[in-house]
Amino acid sequence: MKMTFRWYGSQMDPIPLRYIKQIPNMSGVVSSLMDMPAGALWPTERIRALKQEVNDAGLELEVIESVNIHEDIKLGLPSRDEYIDNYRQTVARLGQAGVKVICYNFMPVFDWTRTDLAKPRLDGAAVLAYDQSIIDCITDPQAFADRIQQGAGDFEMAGWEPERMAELKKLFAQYASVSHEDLFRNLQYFLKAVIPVCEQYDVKLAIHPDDPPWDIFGLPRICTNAENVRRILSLVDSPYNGLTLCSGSMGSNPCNDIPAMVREFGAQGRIHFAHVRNIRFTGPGQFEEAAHFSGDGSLDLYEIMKAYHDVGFDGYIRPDHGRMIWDEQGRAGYGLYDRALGAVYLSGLWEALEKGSK
Ligand code: DNO
Repeated sequence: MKMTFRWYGSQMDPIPLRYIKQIPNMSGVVSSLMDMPAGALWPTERIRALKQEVNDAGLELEVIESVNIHEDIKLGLPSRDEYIDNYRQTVARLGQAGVKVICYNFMPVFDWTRTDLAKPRLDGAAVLAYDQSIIDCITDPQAFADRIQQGAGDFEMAGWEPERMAELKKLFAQYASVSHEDLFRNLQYFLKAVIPVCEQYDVKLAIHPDDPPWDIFGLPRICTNAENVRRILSLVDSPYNGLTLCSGSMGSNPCNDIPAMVREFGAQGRIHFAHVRNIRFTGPGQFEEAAHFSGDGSLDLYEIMKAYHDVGFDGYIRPDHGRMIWDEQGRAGYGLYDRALGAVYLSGLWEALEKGSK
């Protein structure tokens, strides 16, 4: 496996690349052009400049998270073809720059969603948390989105692009008639157009699970469990149509068995990118995020890493959201300290699995 670290680019991320390079076993960063609106064609010079900057720090840029999908594609509107065309060209350009995996999601309107970005823990750490009963009481999604943005402070929430948040009312009206089946169909239309370009340029697409993996605000969500993942992977049956298996997103539904999913989809060579993190269940439809260490959360990260090891996983992996610890001020979930601890913990588990299997 190749250990990576998510980095938001020098304009938006306070963490210098050299700090990331100093984390043991770090092969590269996972990044994006954060200012590119969904649906835009990424300029070649910008891609080159990003790659150069990362390579100059002694790191690789082989994974992009994310090239976001325009809502018109998810909605299946006639205007989608233009955005899909841009996506195809962006894939080609990224492939030419040496990118191997593109992570994306197909969640309507909201990307990952939390009800609290800084829930204090008794030990003084702050964590991201989710409570479905709070979501169920929200009558004004716009006010909710504003509150979350405010909670993020100076940092824009990844996946909550301002241009999308500005259109919430319109988007909710447009999605009113979109069913889960429509969403599967629209995803298939997108994949049929894009996967041939991925094959040509050797870039793997890796869909991220919906987070949390169930419908929210009455919006349909489809990347939610093993059965639906099977269906998504069969929409276009190519190894280039793959998965970013995020343990914390998929695992926030306790019915989802993450090691079993790693074994099934990993053995098929369809997991291209592993997000490994822990969460702690605090009640039905409720969880808070935890340190990566198994003893801190409800997921057994040893079992997850063992499953990856057993299927011979050789893709990219990254620690995911961390707690805010040691008084760090940073982007919710994306500080340096706890993610660095997570990376080293995952590398340690992997080393033990490697040595134990000899
Ligand atoms: C949140 C992230 C997501 C993820 C996207 C992929 O922390 O895991 O925003 O990057 O859903 O497109």
